[in-house]
Amino acid sequence: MATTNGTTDNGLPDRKTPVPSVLPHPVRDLDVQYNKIFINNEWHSSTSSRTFPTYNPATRQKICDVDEGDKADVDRAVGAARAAFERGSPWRQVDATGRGRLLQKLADLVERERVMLATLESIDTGKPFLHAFLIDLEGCIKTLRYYAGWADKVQGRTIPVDESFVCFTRHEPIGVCGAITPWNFPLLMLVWKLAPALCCGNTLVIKPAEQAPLTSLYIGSLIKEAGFPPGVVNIVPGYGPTAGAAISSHPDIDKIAFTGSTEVGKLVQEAASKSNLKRVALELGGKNPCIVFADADLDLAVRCAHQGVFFNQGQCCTAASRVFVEEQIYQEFVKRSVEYAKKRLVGDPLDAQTEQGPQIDQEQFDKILAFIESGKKEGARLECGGSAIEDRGLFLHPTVFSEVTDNMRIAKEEIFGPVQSIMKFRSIEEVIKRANNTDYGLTAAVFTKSLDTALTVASALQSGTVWVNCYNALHAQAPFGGFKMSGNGRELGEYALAEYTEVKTVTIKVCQDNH
Ligand code: NAD
Ligand code: NW8
Repeated sequence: MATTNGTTDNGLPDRKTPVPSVLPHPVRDLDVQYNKIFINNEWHSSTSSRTFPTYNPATRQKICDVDEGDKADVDRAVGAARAAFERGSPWRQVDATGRGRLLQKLADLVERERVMLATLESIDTGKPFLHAFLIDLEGCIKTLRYYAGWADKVQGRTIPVDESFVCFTRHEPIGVCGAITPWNFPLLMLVWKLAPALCCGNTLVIKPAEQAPLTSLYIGSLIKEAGFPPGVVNIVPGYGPTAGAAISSHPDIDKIAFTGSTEVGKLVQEAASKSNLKRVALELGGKNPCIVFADADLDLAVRCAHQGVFFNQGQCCTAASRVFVEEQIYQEFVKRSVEYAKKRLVGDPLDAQTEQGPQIDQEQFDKILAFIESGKKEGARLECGGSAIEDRGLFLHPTVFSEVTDNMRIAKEEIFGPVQSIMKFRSIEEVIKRANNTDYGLTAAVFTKSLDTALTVASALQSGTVWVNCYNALHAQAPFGGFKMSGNGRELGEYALAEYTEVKTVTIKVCQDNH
């Protein structure tokens, strides 16, 4: 099956190019095989014997129970990861090229299990199966292969100091790395952490989000099959305040990577400080501006802004949740955006036509509806949607608000739902100020045909990524991360290697007998 797709300017697979020659079909009547705790390449029951249910948000039915890890299980996982990292261990004896081969092997296995993993991701999160297959799994495979290639190319430097010394650096693995991942892209966010960590020779303790732990556990079986030694990767499903907090506060974890809410990001950094000053990388939310100038290709801008905010049911840290449109084209932009939103196909995630599935759970669903109410109350104009789809559980109508002003809650807070807020602007200086007037700074987009405007805005925005005339254009080679309260550190690209290595300076006195 073809694994590479043409992608469009809005980051979504290009349906005009018939890429997977035959559309893949989800696995029907899937039987969950992996629902226990993965430590030392073995499946364990939780120390407490407790389990927790994971649900299919499309049907609201329980998929299965999963062993609920907590502090005791995290301790066991850390013990295994520490032993696997010890000097002379099987993992430490795998050379750099061997780590690359193991990562390539893992990528091959993920590719082999692509339909299974996409099905599991779809039923556990509610995202359309085809999106999971074409985007999430594509991103996972590309990220694994990209870091496989890096494994034997991570090298230190020779430093010119005075001539009586030889001075060089070694880029060493940090040690045991914790990873806490969210439910919106469970597998992709795991792979963004796992691939560079293993590339550099670290070991891992991973806690997937309790809402969607199944693909992460499935990866455990592939880690074992690929031939990673026991203890290199350990996966402990469980809740945030128990298993998650045990990781962030653990005295024997050397580094933690977290993706999720700003609120929990602060707790993670605090726990890291209070325990052992473990290194912290955070990828948090965004309130990402999408700026459309009057000279833009209007249809392109409308399509990208639409996909930018509605993709993944609006549950993206990159969501285009503040659309600023220049006043000359404002009415036309709103009109076309509403047409798009009304046409968006909401339905069964396993159906190939579906563009939007359900929200992840009742809590997020209620939060989004409360945001919609606040938008109405604060005077934004509801153009379409604004409510749940009747009798359909967690499904929402794609919602568009116009006449949104910067002080409204829907313009300030991360909604994480299918709600587009469209604002009007008059000048470039004004829109730069307004776009930057937030504590977040993850991504931004600008639509214009003017190179001057594009480059001026791209350099002025306080944002880790700026897309010009495209959206969600993510690549394994390009770093991704936030300015300001959107986080610290970078994932993907060469920059992420720095997050998983310690630099050691070795300085050698040269004996100069002849002087
Ligand atoms: P969250 O931040 O609570 O969850 C992310 C991960 O952190 C999960 O694995 C969770 O179990 C874990 N966690 C929770 N409490 C913890 C703690 N005290 N210590 C350690 N780990 C802990 O996110 P959420 O509650 O699922 O969603 C709330 C909001 O977060 C969303 O509405 C959205 O705004 C935002 N969010 C952002 C992202 C993102 O990709 N940046 C992803 C999910 C959610
Ligand atoms: C890693 C990721 C990608 C990739 C392609 C297309 C659309 C949307 C996303 C995306 C390596 C290669 C490609 C996307 C993924 C995650 C988030 C938001 C958007 N990723 N893609 Cl948080």
